[in-house]
Amino acid sequence: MDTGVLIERLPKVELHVHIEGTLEPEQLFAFARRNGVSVRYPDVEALRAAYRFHDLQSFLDLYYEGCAVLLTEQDFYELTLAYLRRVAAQGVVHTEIFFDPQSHTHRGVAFATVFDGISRALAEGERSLGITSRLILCFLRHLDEADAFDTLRQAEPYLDRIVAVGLDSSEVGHPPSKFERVFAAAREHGLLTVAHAGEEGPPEYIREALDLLKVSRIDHGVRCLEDDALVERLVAERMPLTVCPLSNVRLGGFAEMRDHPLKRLLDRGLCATVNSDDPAYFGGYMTENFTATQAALGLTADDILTLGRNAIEAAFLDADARERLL
Ligand code: ES4
Ligand code: ZN
Repeated sequence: MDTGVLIERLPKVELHVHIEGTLEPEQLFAFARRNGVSVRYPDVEALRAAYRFHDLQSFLDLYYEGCAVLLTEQDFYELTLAYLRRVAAQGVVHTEIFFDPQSHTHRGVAFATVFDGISRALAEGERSLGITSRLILCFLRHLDEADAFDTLRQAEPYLDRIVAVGLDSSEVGHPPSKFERVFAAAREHGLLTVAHAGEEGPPEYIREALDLLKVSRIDHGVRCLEDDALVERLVAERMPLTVCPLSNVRLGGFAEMRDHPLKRLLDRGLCATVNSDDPAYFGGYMTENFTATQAALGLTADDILTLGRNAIEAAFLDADARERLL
């Protein structure tokens, strides 16, 4: 089968998407108007033109600024349902979504407002679109341990609807070790763990995520290729990497898609998956990530099928649900 057709028809599983990163400029202006929040760009075109990033921090600054328009439960509901509709049209059948409660609670939006809006949309998405989902609570690593503990405490009433905790935001200077105790507490609650590691940070942060945070997946992980022993360990442990190709290129990790290591990760036998990260900011959702990597790296039909199977294997689903996707 032609790889374009295969990509289009592949039932897709997304394992790395920040719900706040699905806020499209049009939606950002609509929420701003509705909520009486001012935006420092005159229009959608000007805002989109500002999405030229040189590293992770230059992106995060705009991403957190964008969050300011999200105030009500209805905003979080509409944000999430719009994402689900977009990816349902791309053949996504299951998605595991990060949310950053601290980006909202620090602005005075209650945890419950965020959680109820997202979770109402996930229920609606399953009912009307047939998309299954899981939620992963991410701690902002530029904030301190006490703030993460406070966030975990606020999440306690909702833990039956949260599958895992994760770690995102500015990586360098905020190693996984900073959150060892809060991740231990999350595991005590029965939660799984994941962490962004080896996106901009060194291979050592990937080791810390494995050894100290006991993660079930590494988010990004692309810098593992700088350390052969680490690659061998990740292969031996069949540790999934949730790779986000358009994100890595947009944030300057690799100059062009031709330089992206996705194909090398697969060829080394790693359990790599393709994901969108912050699709409204990085130029595409799941299909665009598959299409761009296929074209630039010459992914074969086998590679694409392997990526699809890896994501099913890496998903936080029980054996029955996994079987249904295979
Ligand atoms: C993120 Cl691309 C990326 N890296 C780290 N943290 C994030 N939060 C949202 N997008
Ligand atoms: Zn991410």
